[in-house]
Amino acid sequence: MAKHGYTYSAGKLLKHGLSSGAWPRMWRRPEARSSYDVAIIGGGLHGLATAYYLAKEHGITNVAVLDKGYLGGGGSGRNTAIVRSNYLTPEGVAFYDRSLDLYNTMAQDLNLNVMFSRRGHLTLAHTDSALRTMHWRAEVNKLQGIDSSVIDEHEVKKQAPSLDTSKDTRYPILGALYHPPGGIVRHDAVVWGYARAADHLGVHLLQETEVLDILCEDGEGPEGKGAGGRVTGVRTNRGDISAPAVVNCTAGWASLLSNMAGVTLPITTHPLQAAVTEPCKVFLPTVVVSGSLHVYVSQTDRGELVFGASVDPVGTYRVNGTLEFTEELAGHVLELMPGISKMRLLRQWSGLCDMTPDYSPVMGTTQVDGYFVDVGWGTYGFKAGPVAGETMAETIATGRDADLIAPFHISRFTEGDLVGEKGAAAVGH
Ligand code: PYC
Repeated sequence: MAKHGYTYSAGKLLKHGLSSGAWPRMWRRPEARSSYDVAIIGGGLHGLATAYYLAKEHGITNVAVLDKGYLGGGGSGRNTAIVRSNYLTPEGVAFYDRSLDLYNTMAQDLNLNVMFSRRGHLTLAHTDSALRTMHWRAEVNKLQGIDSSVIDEHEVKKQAPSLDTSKDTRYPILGALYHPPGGIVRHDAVVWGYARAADHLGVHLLQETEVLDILCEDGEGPEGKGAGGRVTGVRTNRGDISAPAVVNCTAGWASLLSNMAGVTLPITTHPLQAAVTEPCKVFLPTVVVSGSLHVYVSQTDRGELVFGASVDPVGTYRVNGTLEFTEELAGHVLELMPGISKMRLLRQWSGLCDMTPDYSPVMGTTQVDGYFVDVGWGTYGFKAGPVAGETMAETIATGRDADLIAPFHISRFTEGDLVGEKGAAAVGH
Protein backbone atom coordinates (compact mmCIF):
# COMPACT_ATOMS: atom_id res chain seq x y z
CA MET A 1 0.00 0.00 0.00
CA ALA A 2 1.37 3.41 -0.96
CA LYS A 3 0.96 6.54 1.12
CA HIS A 4 -2.67 7.70 1.29
CA GLY A 5 -4.13 4.83 -0.65
CA TYR A 6 -3.54 1.93 -2.92
CA THR A 7 -1.35 1.67 -5.97
CA TYR A 8 -2.30 -0.91 -8.58
CA SER A 9 -0.19 -2.32 -11.34
CA ALA A 10 -1.98 -2.65 -14.68
CA GLY A 11 -2.20 -6.42 -14.17
CA LYS A 12 -3.76 -6.05 -10.72
CA LEU A 13 -6.23 -3.48 -12.02
CA LEU A 14 -7.36 -5.84 -14.77
CA LYS A 15 -7.64 -8.78 -12.40
CA HIS A 16 -9.62 -6.72 -9.92
CA GLY A 17 -11.89 -5.27 -12.59
CA LEU A 18 -12.77 -8.72 -13.89
CA SER A 19 -13.25 -10.37 -10.50
CA SER A 20 -16.32 -9.96 -8.32
CA GLY A 21 -14.24 -8.96 -5.26
CA ALA A 22 -15.11 -5.66 -3.59
CA TRP A 23 -12.87 -2.68 -4.38
CA PRO A 24 -11.22 -1.23 -1.30
CA ARG A 25 -13.10 1.77 0.09
CA MET A 26 -11.55 5.20 -0.55
CA TRP A 27 -12.45 6.17 3.02
CA ARG A 28 -14.17 4.60 6.01
CA ARG A 29 -17.70 5.21 7.31
CA PRO A 30 -16.92 5.66 11.01
CA GLU A 31 -19.35 5.97 13.91
CA ALA A 32 -19.27 9.53 15.27
CA ARG A 33 -17.48 10.07 18.57
CA SER A 34 -19.12 12.24 21.22
CA SER A 35 -16.20 14.64 21.16
CA TYR A 36 -13.45 15.80 18.81
CA ASP A 37 -10.63 18.34 19.04
CA VAL A 38 -11.89 20.01 15.86
CA ALA A 39 -15.30 19.78 14.16
CA ILE A 40 -15.28 21.02 10.57
CA ILE A 41 -18.67 21.81 9.05
CA GLY A 42 -18.73 21.16 5.31
CA GLY A 43 -17.24 18.15 3.51
CA GLY A 44 -16.18 20.01 0.41
CA LEU A 45 -12.69 20.77 -0.78
CA HIS A 46 -12.01 23.41 1.90
CA GLY A 47 -13.23 21.33 4.83
CA LEU A 48 -11.37 18.23 3.66
CA ALA A 49 -8.16 20.13 2.93
CA THR A 50 -8.30 21.76 6.37
CA ALA A 51 -8.70 18.34 7.99
CA TYR A 52 -5.87 16.89 5.94
CA TYR A 53 -3.37 19.66 6.81
CA LEU A 54 -4.41 19.61 10.48
CA ALA A 55 -3.49 15.94 10.59
CA LYS A 56 -0.47 16.04 8.29
CA GLU A 57 1.22 19.29 9.35
CA HIS A 58 0.11 19.64 12.95
CA GLY A 59 -0.53 16.08 14.14
CA ILE A 60 -4.13 16.94 15.08
CA THR A 61 -6.05 13.84 14.03
CA ASN A 62 -9.04 13.81 16.39
CA VAL A 63 -10.97 15.73 13.77
CA ALA A 64 -14.45 15.28 12.29
CA VAL A 65 -15.65 16.63 8.94
CA LEU A 66 -19.45 16.85 8.97
CA ASP A 67 -21.52 17.08 5.83
CA LYS A 68 -25.29 17.08 5.55
CA GLY A 69 -25.01 15.31 2.18
CA TYR A 70 -22.08 13.58 0.54
CA LEU A 71 -18.44 14.68 0.22
CA GLY A 72 -17.94 17.20 -2.58
CA GLY A 73 -21.66 17.53 -3.26
CA GLY A 74 -21.67 21.33 -2.99
CA GLY A 75 -19.57 23.90 -4.82
CA SER A 76 -16.56 21.54 -4.98
CA GLY A 77 -18.39 19.32 -7.44
CA ARG A 78 -20.17 22.13 -9.29
CA ASN A 79 -17.44 24.55 -10.29
CA THR A 80 -15.65 24.92 -13.62
CA ALA A 81 -12.29 23.79 -12.17
CA ILE A 82 -10.18 26.80 -13.21
CA VAL A 83 -6.99 27.62 -11.28
CA ARG A 84 -4.87 30.77 -11.58
CA SER A 85 -3.12 33.37 -9.42
CA ASN A 86 -3.32 36.52 -11.59
CA TYR A 87 -5.28 38.56 -9.05
CA LEU A 88 -5.42 42.32 -8.59
CA THR A 89 -4.35 42.85 -4.98
CA PRO A 90 -0.93 41.82 -3.63
CA GLU A 91 -2.75 39.93 -0.85
CA GLY A 92 -4.82 37.97 -3.35
CA VAL A 93 -1.87 37.20 -5.63
CA ALA A 94 0.30 35.82 -2.80
CA PHE A 95 -2.55 33.72 -1.48
CA TYR A 96 -3.69 32.15 -4.76
CA ASP A 97 -0.12 31.61 -5.88
CA ARG A 98 0.54 29.39 -2.89
CA SER A 99 -2.56 27.43 -3.91
CA LEU A 100 -1.14 26.93 -7.40
CA ASP A 101 2.09 25.62 -5.81
CA LEU A 102 0.06 23.10 -3.86
CA TYR A 103 -1.90 22.10 -6.97
CA ASN A 104 1.40 21.57 -8.79
CA THR A 105 2.54 18.89 -6.36
CA MET A 106 -0.87 17.54 -5.38
CA ALA A 107 -0.83 14.38 -7.47
CA GLN A 108 2.36 13.25 -5.70
CA ASP A 109 1.29 14.53 -2.26
CA LEU A 110 -2.09 12.77 -2.36
CA ASN A 111 -1.01 9.85 -4.56
CA LEU A 112 -3.91 10.45 -6.94
CA ASN A 113 -3.92 11.77 -10.49
CA VAL A 114 -5.84 15.04 -10.17
CA MET A 115 -5.30 15.77 -13.88
CA PHE A 116 -3.81 19.24 -13.45
CA SER A 117 -3.56 20.66 -16.95
CA ARG A 118 -1.39 23.78 -16.87
CA ARG A 119 -2.55 25.23 -20.17
CA GLY A 120 -2.47 29.00 -19.77
CA HIS A 121 -5.26 31.47 -18.98
CA LEU A 122 -6.41 34.42 -21.10
CA THR A 123 -8.54 37.25 -19.70
CA LEU A 124 -9.72 39.16 -22.75
CA ALA A 125 -9.96 42.94 -22.85
CA HIS A 126 -12.59 44.42 -25.16
CA THR A 127 -12.40 48.04 -23.97
CA ASP A 128 -9.67 50.54 -23.14
CA SER A 129 -10.61 50.48 -19.48
CA ALA A 130 -10.46 46.66 -19.39
CA LEU A 131 -7.02 46.85 -21.03
CA ARG A 132 -5.92 49.32 -18.35
CA THR A 133 -7.05 46.90 -15.62
CA MET A 134 -5.12 44.07 -17.34
CA HIS A 135 -1.95 46.21 -17.33
CA TRP A 136 -2.53 46.98 -13.66
CA ARG A 137 -2.97 43.29 -12.84
CA ALA A 138 0.10 42.35 -14.89
CA GLU A 139 2.26 44.83 -12.96
CA VAL A 140 0.96 43.66 -9.56
CA ASN A 141 1.51 40.06 -10.66
CA LYS A 142 5.06 40.62 -11.96
CA LEU A 143 6.08 42.41 -8.78
CA GLN A 144 5.32 39.16 -6.97
CA GLY A 145 7.14 37.00 -9.48
CA ILE A 146 3.98 35.72 -11.20
CA ASP A 147 4.15 34.91 -14.92
CA SER A 148 1.52 37.30 -16.27
CA SER A 149 1.63 39.87 -19.08
CA VAL A 150 -0.57 41.80 -21.49
CA ILE A 151 -0.61 40.52 -25.07
CA ASP A 152 -2.20 42.07 -28.17
CA GLU A 153 -4.99 40.62 -30.30
CA HIS A 154 -2.55 38.96 -32.74
CA GLU A 155 -0.90 37.04 -29.90
CA VAL A 156 -4.39 36.19 -28.56
CA LYS A 157 -5.20 34.64 -31.93
CA LYS A 158 -2.02 32.54 -31.75
CA GLN A 159 -2.92 31.29 -28.29
CA ALA A 160 -6.55 30.54 -29.11
CA PRO A 161 -7.10 30.39 -32.89
CA SER A 162 -10.84 29.70 -32.57
CA LEU A 163 -11.50 33.16 -31.10
CA ASP A 164 -12.92 35.79 -33.43
CA THR A 165 -10.33 38.56 -33.29
CA SER A 166 -11.73 40.52 -36.24
CA LYS A 167 -12.64 44.18 -35.80
CA ASP A 168 -16.26 43.92 -36.90
CA THR A 169 -17.64 42.26 -33.76
CA ARG A 170 -19.78 43.91 -31.10
CA TYR A 171 -16.87 43.87 -28.64
CA PRO A 172 -13.60 43.54 -30.62
CA ILE A 173 -10.78 41.87 -28.69
CA LEU A 174 -8.10 44.51 -28.00
CA GLY A 175 -5.72 42.26 -26.07
CA ALA A 176 -5.62 40.01 -23.02
CA LEU A 177 -3.93 39.30 -19.74
CA TYR A 178 -1.98 36.11 -20.43
CA HIS A 179 -1.13 33.90 -17.45
CA PRO A 180 0.72 30.72 -18.53
CA PRO A 181 0.59 28.96 -15.10
CA GLY A 182 -3.24 28.94 -15.05
CA GLY A 183 -5.20 25.86 -16.04
CA ILE A 184 -7.80 23.33 -15.02
CA VAL A 185 -7.84 20.44 -12.56
CA ARG A 186 -10.21 17.48 -12.19
CA HIS A 187 -12.30 18.84 -9.30
CA ASP A 188 -13.80 15.52 -8.09
CA ALA A 189 -10.34 13.96 -7.94
CA VAL A 190 -9.14 16.78 -5.70
CA VAL A 191 -12.00 16.12 -3.29
CA TRP A 192 -11.39 12.36 -3.35
CA GLY A 193 -7.65 12.82 -2.87
CA TYR A 194 -8.01 15.01 0.21
CA ALA A 195 -10.79 12.83 1.63
CA ARG A 196 -8.79 9.63 1.24
CA ALA A 197 -5.62 11.16 2.65
CA ALA A 198 -7.42 12.74 5.63
CA ASP A 199 -9.19 9.46 6.38
CA HIS A 200 -5.88 7.63 6.11
CA LEU A 201 -4.41 9.95 8.77
CA GLY A 202 -7.31 9.21 11.16
CA VAL A 203 -9.83 11.99 10.42
CA HIS A 204 -13.52 10.97 10.69
CA LEU A 205 -15.56 11.85 7.58
CA LEU A 206 -19.19 11.94 8.71
CA GLN A 207 -21.56 12.15 5.75
CA GLU A 208 -25.35 12.65 6.04
CA THR A 209 -24.63 14.47 9.30
CA GLU A 210 -26.35 17.84 9.32
CA VAL A 211 -25.35 20.56 11.77
CA LEU A 212 -28.52 22.00 13.30
CA ASP A 213 -26.86 24.38 15.76
CA ILE A 214 -23.46 25.60 16.92
CA LEU A 215 -23.20 25.36 20.72
CA CYS A 216 -21.57 28.23 22.61
CA GLU A 217 -21.30 29.71 26.10
CA ASP A 218 -20.46 33.03 27.80
CA GLY A 219 -21.22 35.22 24.76
CA GLU A 220 -23.23 38.41 24.99
CA GLY A 221 -26.07 37.13 22.75
CA PRO A 222 -28.92 34.68 23.41
CA GLU A 223 -27.79 31.19 24.52
CA GLY A 224 -24.34 32.55 25.31
CA LYS A 225 -23.55 33.20 21.63
CA GLY A 226 -21.74 36.05 19.88
CA ALA A 227 -18.86 38.28 20.89
CA GLY A 228 -16.88 37.31 23.96
CA GLY A 229 -18.24 33.76 23.98
CA ARG A 230 -16.65 30.47 23.15
CA VAL A 231 -17.68 27.48 21.15
CA THR A 232 -18.40 24.16 22.86
CA GLY A 233 -19.55 21.96 20.00
CA VAL A 234 -22.29 21.31 17.47
CA ARG A 235 -25.80 19.84 17.52
CA THR A 236 -26.37 17.44 14.62
CA ASN A 237 -29.22 15.28 13.34
CA ARG A 238 -27.30 12.40 14.96
CA GLY A 239 -26.82 14.04 18.36
CA ASP A 240 -24.51 16.55 20.02
CA ILE A 241 -20.76 16.53 19.45
CA SER A 242 -18.50 18.53 21.73
CA ALA A 243 -15.48 20.31 20.28
CA PRO A 244 -13.43 23.30 21.44
CA ALA A 245 -12.86 24.31 17.82
CA VAL A 246 -15.58 24.51 15.17
CA VAL A 247 -14.79 25.55 11.59
CA ASN A 248 -17.37 26.86 9.13
CA CYS A 249 -16.47 25.70 5.58
CA THR A 250 -19.98 25.72 4.16
CA ALA A 251 -19.72 28.08 1.14
CA GLY A 252 -23.25 28.98 0.00
CA TRP A 253 -24.69 28.17 3.43
CA ALA A 254 -22.00 30.09 5.32
CA SER A 255 -24.06 32.98 6.64
CA LEU A 256 -26.90 30.75 7.89
CA LEU A 257 -24.42 28.51 9.73
CA SER A 258 -22.54 31.49 11.13
CA ASN A 259 -25.75 32.96 12.57
CA MET A 260 -25.87 29.80 14.72
CA ALA A 261 -22.69 30.98 16.46
CA GLY A 262 -23.97 34.56 16.76
CA VAL A 263 -21.46 35.81 14.17
CA THR A 264 -23.10 37.81 11.38
CA LEU A 265 -21.30 37.68 8.05
CA PRO A 266 -21.48 40.33 5.30
CA ILE A 267 -22.37 37.65 2.76
CA THR A 268 -25.19 37.17 0.28
CA THR A 269 -25.75 33.87 -1.50
CA HIS A 270 -26.28 33.74 -5.27
CA PRO A 271 -26.45 30.82 -7.69
CA LEU A 272 -23.78 30.47 -10.37
CA GLN A 273 -24.73 28.48 -13.42
CA ALA A 274 -22.50 26.49 -15.74
CA ALA A 275 -22.94 24.26 -18.77
CA VAL A 276 -21.08 21.64 -20.80
CA THR A 277 -21.22 20.62 -24.47
CA GLU A 278 -20.89 17.27 -26.13
CA PRO A 279 -17.23 16.31 -26.66
CA CYS A 280 -15.41 17.16 -29.87
CA LYS A 281 -11.80 17.15 -31.06
CA VAL A 282 -9.66 19.33 -28.80
CA PHE A 283 -9.23 22.76 -30.40
CA LEU A 284 -9.16 25.24 -27.48
CA PRO A 285 -5.72 25.03 -25.85
CA THR A 286 -6.17 27.69 -23.13
CA VAL A 287 -8.75 28.88 -20.61
CA VAL A 288 -10.53 31.97 -21.98
CA VAL A 289 -12.39 34.55 -19.90
CA SER A 290 -14.30 37.56 -21.19
CA GLY A 291 -15.54 40.03 -18.61
CA SER A 292 -17.46 42.13 -21.13
CA LEU A 293 -19.28 39.10 -22.54
CA HIS A 294 -19.74 37.52 -19.08
CA VAL A 295 -18.34 34.16 -20.06
CA TYR A 296 -15.43 31.82 -19.38
CA VAL A 297 -14.70 28.65 -21.27
CA SER A 298 -12.20 25.79 -21.28
CA GLN A 299 -12.07 22.45 -23.04
CA THR A 300 -11.64 19.28 -21.01
CA ASP A 301 -9.21 16.56 -22.02
CA ARG A 302 -12.27 14.58 -23.14
CA GLY A 303 -13.16 17.42 -25.52
CA GLU A 304 -16.21 18.95 -23.85
CA LEU A 305 -16.42 22.73 -23.63
CA VAL A 306 -17.18 23.85 -20.08
CA PHE A 307 -18.77 27.29 -19.77
CA GLY A 308 -19.64 29.59 -16.92
CA ALA A 309 -20.90 33.13 -16.56
CA SER A 310 -21.65 35.66 -13.83
CA VAL A 311 -23.63 34.81 -10.72
CA ASP A 312 -27.40 35.14 -11.05
CA PRO A 313 -28.35 38.69 -10.00
CA VAL A 314 -30.95 37.72 -7.40
CA GLY A 315 -29.88 36.10 -4.13
CA THR A 316 -31.47 32.69 -3.51
CA TYR A 317 -30.59 29.18 -2.33
CA ARG A 318 -32.23 27.55 -5.36
CA VAL A 319 -29.91 25.73 -7.73
CA ASN A 320 -32.20 25.41 -10.74
CA GLY A 321 -30.82 25.92 -14.22
CA THR A 322 -32.65 28.56 -16.27
CA LEU A 323 -33.30 28.87 -20.00
CA GLU A 324 -32.42 32.56 -19.76
CA PHE A 325 -28.88 31.62 -18.70
CA THR A 326 -28.48 29.11 -21.52
CA GLU A 327 -29.71 31.55 -24.16
CA GLU A 328 -27.49 34.40 -22.98
CA LEU A 329 -24.49 32.14 -22.59
CA ALA A 330 -24.90 30.66 -26.07
CA GLY A 331 -25.26 34.15 -27.58
CA HIS A 332 -22.14 35.43 -25.88
CA VAL A 333 -20.04 32.35 -26.57
CA LEU A 334 -20.92 32.52 -30.25
CA GLU A 335 -19.74 36.11 -30.39
CA LEU A 336 -16.35 34.85 -29.22
CA MET A 337 -16.24 31.57 -31.15
CA PRO A 338 -18.73 31.63 -34.05
CA GLY A 339 -17.28 28.35 -35.35
CA ILE A 340 -18.92 26.24 -32.64
CA SER A 341 -22.51 27.07 -33.54
CA LYS A 342 -23.31 23.43 -34.36
CA MET A 343 -22.14 22.03 -31.02
CA ARG A 344 -24.87 20.81 -28.68
CA LEU A 345 -25.10 21.55 -24.98
CA LEU A 346 -25.27 18.34 -22.98
CA ARG A 347 -26.30 19.68 -19.60
CA GLN A 348 -26.22 22.63 -17.26
CA TRP A 349 -26.00 22.92 -13.49
CA SER A 350 -25.72 25.48 -10.77
CA GLY A 351 -24.00 25.96 -7.42
CA LEU A 352 -24.21 28.44 -4.56
CA CYS A 353 -21.75 31.31 -4.16
CA ASP A 354 -21.21 33.14 -0.88
CA MET A 355 -20.42 36.67 -2.08
CA THR A 356 -18.72 39.34 0.04
CA PRO A 357 -18.78 43.08 -0.72
CA ASP A 358 -15.09 43.16 -1.75
CA TYR A 359 -14.94 39.79 -3.57
CA SER A 360 -12.35 38.45 -1.13
CA PRO A 361 -12.96 35.63 1.36
CA VAL A 362 -13.54 35.88 5.11
CA MET A 363 -11.05 33.63 6.90
CA GLY A 364 -9.61 32.86 10.30
CA THR A 365 -10.51 33.57 13.89
CA THR A 366 -13.71 35.38 14.90
CA GLN A 367 -15.05 37.23 17.92
CA VAL A 368 -16.20 33.84 19.30
CA ASP A 369 -13.32 31.88 20.78
CA GLY A 370 -12.84 28.57 18.95
CA TYR A 371 -15.17 29.47 16.08
CA PHE A 372 -13.28 29.79 12.78
CA VAL A 373 -14.55 30.77 9.36
CA ASP A 374 -13.36 29.88 5.87
CA VAL A 375 -16.15 31.45 3.85
CA GLY A 376 -17.03 34.16 1.32
CA TRP A 377 -15.67 32.13 -1.56
CA GLY A 378 -17.89 33.60 -4.21
CA THR A 379 -16.78 32.17 -7.57
CA TYR A 380 -13.14 31.51 -6.62
CA GLY A 381 -13.32 28.78 -3.96
CA PHE A 382 -11.99 25.89 -6.02
CA LYS A 383 -8.67 27.49 -6.89
CA ALA A 384 -8.18 28.47 -3.22
CA GLY A 385 -8.99 25.07 -1.69
CA PRO A 386 -5.46 23.81 -1.00
CA VAL A 387 -4.08 27.06 0.44
CA ALA A 388 -7.28 27.64 2.41
CA GLY A 389 -6.83 24.21 3.98
CA GLU A 390 -3.17 24.79 4.72
CA THR A 391 -3.65 28.25 6.29
CA MET A 392 -6.82 27.38 8.18
CA ALA A 393 -5.08 24.35 9.69
CA GLU A 394 -2.20 26.58 10.84
CA THR A 395 -4.67 29.11 12.28
CA ILE A 396 -6.60 26.46 14.20
CA ALA A 397 -3.45 24.73 15.45
CA THR A 398 -1.76 27.94 16.64
CA GLY A 399 -4.80 30.07 17.52
CA ARG A 400 -3.26 32.87 15.46
CA ASP A 401 -4.33 33.91 11.95
CA ALA A 402 -1.77 32.65 9.44
CA ASP A 403 0.11 35.49 7.71
CA LEU A 404 -1.33 34.74 4.26
CA ILE A 405 -4.92 35.04 5.49
CA ALA A 406 -4.57 37.88 8.01
CA PRO A 407 -5.80 40.41 5.38
CA PHE A 408 -9.03 38.40 5.00
CA HIS A 409 -10.03 38.65 8.67
CA ILE A 410 -13.65 39.53 9.39
CA SER A 411 -12.55 42.72 11.17
CA ARG A 412 -11.73 44.36 7.82
CA PHE A 413 -15.42 45.16 7.35
CA THR A 414 -15.58 47.22 10.53
CA GLU A 415 -12.12 48.70 10.14
CA GLY A 416 -12.69 49.73 6.50
CA ASP A 417 -9.68 47.78 5.30
CA LEU A 418 -11.22 45.97 2.33
CA VAL A 419 -9.28 43.79 -0.13
CA GLY A 420 -11.02 44.74 -3.41
CA GLU A 421 -10.75 41.89 -5.89
CA LYS A 422 -13.75 42.66 -8.10
CA GLY A 423 -11.47 43.64 -10.99
CA ALA A 424 -9.93 40.15 -11.00
CA ALA A 425 -13.09 38.08 -10.48
CA ALA A 426 -13.49 35.82 -13.51
CA VAL A 427 -16.21 37.96 -15.07
CA GLY A 428 -17.71 41.36 -14.24
CA HIS A 429 -20.60 40.57 -11.91
O1 PYC B 1 -12.22 33.29 -10.73
O2 PYC B 1 -11.17 32.16 -12.28
C1 PYC B 1 -12.19 32.45 -11.65
C2 PYC B 1 -13.43 31.72 -11.95
C3 PYC B 1 -13.60 30.81 -12.92
C4 PYC B 1 -14.89 30.38 -12.81
C5 PYC B 1 -15.48 31.05 -11.81
N1 PYC B 1 -14.57 31.87 -11.27
